[in-house]
Order: sequence, then C-alpha cells, then structure tokens
Amino acid sequence: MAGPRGGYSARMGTPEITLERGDITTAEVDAVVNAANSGLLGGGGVDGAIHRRGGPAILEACRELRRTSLPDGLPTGQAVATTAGDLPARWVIHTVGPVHAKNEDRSELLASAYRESLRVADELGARTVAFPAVSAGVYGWPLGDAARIAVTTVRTTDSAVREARFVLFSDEVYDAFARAVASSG
Ligand code: AR6
Repeated sequence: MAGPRGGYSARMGTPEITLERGDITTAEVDAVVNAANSGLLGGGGVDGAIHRRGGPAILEACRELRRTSLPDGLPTGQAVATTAGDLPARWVIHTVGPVHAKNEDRSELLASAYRESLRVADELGARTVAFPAVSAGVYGWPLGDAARIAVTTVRTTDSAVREARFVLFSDEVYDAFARAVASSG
C-alpha cells in the first residue's frame, strides 16, 4: 500500500474480536486494559479489581508515572502501560474513557480510548489484549452505544494485536457486545 510520502507501509491487520463472560483479572493475555480515571491512583469497578488482584506494584508504577511523565494525570481518551503485578498478564494498559453526557457527543473520546490502548499494546509488542467495557459502568454509557463504539473501533484499528478479548462482567453487558459484533458484520 502506498504510504503518505509515496513509500510503502505494510498494513498490520486488525485484531480478531472474541467475547468472554467473566472477570478480567483472571485473563491470561499479554495485556489487560483498565478502565481507569485520570488520577491513575485506583478507584472502584474494574479499576479496583485490577489493583486488588494485581497487588501494590501496579499502584507504585502509577505513582511513578504521576511523579514523572503525567504530573496532571492521564487525559481522557489516552492510554499508558504499567506492570501487571501479580495478574496473569505482562502489562496493564490504563485508559480513561469519557463520562457519558446527555447533551454532548463524546463518542470520539471513547473510540480514542480503545485506539490508544491498541497503539500502546503495539508499542509493547502485546499480541493478546483483554478489554473491559470502558465507560459502561460508573461513567454511565448506555450499554448498546458503549458496545457498538468498542466493537467498531477495535475492528477498524490497524494493529499487530491478534486477539482483542472483551471480558464482560455480566450477562447484560455480554449480550450488548454480542449484538454489536453481530451487527457490525
Ligand atoms: N472484570 C471485568 N469487568 C468488570 C470487572 C471485572 N473484574 N469489574 C467491573 N467490571 P467501571 P467506567 C465492568 O465502572 O464506567 C472506576 O472507579 C463493569 O460491570 O469499572 O469506565 C475508575 O477508577 C462495567 O461493565 O468503569 C473510574 O473512576 C465495566 O467493567 C471509573 O470507575 C466498566 O465499569 C471508570 O468508570
């Protein structure tokens, strides 16, 4: 394929999407994505579960990021990696999804959270990546929209990641993702 400067850039391909009902802290993958907040110092939901199960090394690595490259925290839609501590993965990729807003379309920020997570995964050399339903809990996104944006974004992002495994915590969330996969072809 002709690149922007007339050279040739090989397309890496797009990840294969798989769905699983379960707890992401048990996922045996190269990298686990965390639905974090900008402060990066932990929280509830999947963030709390990852820090609990992964142990103090993750929090220590997040504190180090705040001390060095991210003094103001991680902006919404961005992603950054740390050790996975005691999780059965090599890295945690922390991303911050947008809070849902009724009067503003923040879809692009949610898409960015997935794209940036895949970009960081590529930098790390991760080939299997587990994702939660970013922004679909405390941050209030309607499940159908959250699932559709997640699936269409991952499906259209050029990446060397082979498998993007959505690990979904309830039947309701799983069903929303299954519908999104079915309707995105
Ligand atoms: N494995 C997989 N999914 C999980 C797990 C788990 N162990 N635990 C919860 N979920 P949320 P957000 C699901 O609220 O909406 C935190 O306090 C959950 O059922 O964790 O992006 C952060 O620090 C839901 O479907 O993330 C932020 O402050 C999905 O994970 C804020 O919440 C996401 O729900 C981020 O909110």
